[in-house]
Amino acid sequence: MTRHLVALAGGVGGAKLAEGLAAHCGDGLEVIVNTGDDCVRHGLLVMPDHDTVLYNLAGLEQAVFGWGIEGDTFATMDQLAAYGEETWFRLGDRDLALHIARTARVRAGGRLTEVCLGLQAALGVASRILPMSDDPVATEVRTADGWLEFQEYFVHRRQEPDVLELRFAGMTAAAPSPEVVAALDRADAIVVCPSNPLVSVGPILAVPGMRDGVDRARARGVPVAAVSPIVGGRALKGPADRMLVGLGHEASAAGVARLYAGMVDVFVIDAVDEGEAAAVEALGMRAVVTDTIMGDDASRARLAGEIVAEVLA
Ligand code: FO1
Repeated sequence: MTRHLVALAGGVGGAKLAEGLAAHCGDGLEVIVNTGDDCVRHGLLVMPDHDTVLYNLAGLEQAVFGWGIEGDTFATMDQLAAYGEETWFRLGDRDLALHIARTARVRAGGRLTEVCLGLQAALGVASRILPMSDDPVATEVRTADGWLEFQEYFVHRRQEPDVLELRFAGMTAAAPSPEVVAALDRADAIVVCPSNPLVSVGPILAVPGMRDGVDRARARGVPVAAVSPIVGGRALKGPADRMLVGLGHEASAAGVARLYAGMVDVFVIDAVDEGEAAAVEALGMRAVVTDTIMGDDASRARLAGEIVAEVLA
């Protein structure tokens, strides 16, 4: 019988673990992705976290950055620049095909999740990648310059301004899609990937009804595991460490565990943070200490295998 594993994921870090989990679970894996980073560029709907997970599961991901397609070219960007368009958000020529197809299908009346599932199937991805909602939600960060759209902060301003506050525009009117509700209802285990707890996992859990779905699963005895995105006090990628501190949290594995207390049963921390295991366990979670660095396909599969053994035993 197929075991169903649901993962919650943001961009690059989440996509790496999702790829490892897919190697173990195949079509039993459903990945709920953050859509708060989504944006409209050149009139096209771009979904960075969905697309990063998609390219990783399809084996197409750009090796150094982790987002975009390996070997992509940027001729369209160069030509757009010639017309005076802003091109700081770099969309590769092959990547653009995804945004063109998705935007056309949504404009023709397709529901976002159905459109995404169709594109995933076209790339031969066996696992399902589910936007956290079909409704638009936009993460915005307040800096000394006022409120900024997420990609303006993340890419254009290179995550340099301090983040003073977060908000998720559209969240109160959003709901999990029927596919997300069904995934949580049939889950045998849930894994929170090593993504930014505030701007990647945070928006997913803030969708009204999402947390209820996780709690209903836990009430049935479904284990929830989470992997720390903070190793040795630093984010492996992105601004999570600075953001945690700036918003009054601790940039440590235990600090992330504290944010998930009451929702997570097993918390996976890196071997360098072994000293924090007791603090994690004091929060009511079992601490699993292992090598969490996912440098290559083999290490992704190994970490995922350890997690699967913990939660689907
Ligand atoms: N990140 C960058 O740092 N610079 C970019 O120009 C950029 C373009 C881009 C295009 C498509 C896509 O799916 C992702 C892209 N990203 C880029 C990554 C993205 O901004 C972040 O990884 C996520 O939003 C954070 O999870």
